[in-house]
Amino acid sequence: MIRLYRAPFSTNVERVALALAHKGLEVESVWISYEDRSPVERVSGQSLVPVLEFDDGAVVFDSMQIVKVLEERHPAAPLYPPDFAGRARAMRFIDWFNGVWKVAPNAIEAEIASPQPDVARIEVLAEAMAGSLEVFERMLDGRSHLLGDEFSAADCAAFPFLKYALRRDPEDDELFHRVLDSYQQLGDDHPGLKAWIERIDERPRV
Ligand SMILES: N[C@@H](CCC(=O)N[C@@H](CS)C(=O)NCC(=O)O)C(=O)O
Repeated sequence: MIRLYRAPFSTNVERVALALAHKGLEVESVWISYEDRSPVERVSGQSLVPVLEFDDGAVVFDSMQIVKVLEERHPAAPLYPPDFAGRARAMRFIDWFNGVWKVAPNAIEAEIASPQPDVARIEVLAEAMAGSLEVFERMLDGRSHLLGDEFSAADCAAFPFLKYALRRDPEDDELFHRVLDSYQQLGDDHPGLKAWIERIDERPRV
């Protein structure tokens, strides 16, 4: 059986948990705590979750790399559009999300954790995060999912981070997640994004 190495409240693990459930795959979960990453290090040679170990022993780490390999090995219930241009659009969105969108919340977290947070810089970064909410709202204008009307890898990539705009589990008090909560405030002008968060939240996870 496929084995998923995971930690509680991990955003990157939730990406993979959504993808696995969409494909109807059963998994055995190996829960780790960040204080002891030895099971993850032993199996993958690095310390971050998620890690997926396939039944044939193949081991993949990095959440969206895992989703890509899952699509190759289990193409049923696709997570990428069937056409070349659609797949390119999905990959471009995921690269933008990981490489551009994430910069602001990561930098705010680093500022807050530093001995002397730069308040002016946090304000600029906060504006970038608020601006991104408009981008998602526009992407969802007239569609139920980020790339169109089908659930896709783009939804898997973004949901675990954007869901904090609507709610945060009171037990989930990681600093990064508190940043995602505090700096993503939904207003009346985000009806599409709010409905999308509710829609994806209803989906199963492994
Ligand atoms: N690029 C990696 C990032 C993985 C990552 O940062 N995982 C976090 C959990 S969401 C982790 O293991 N954090 C432990 C730590 O940084 O101490 C991915 O997408 O999977």
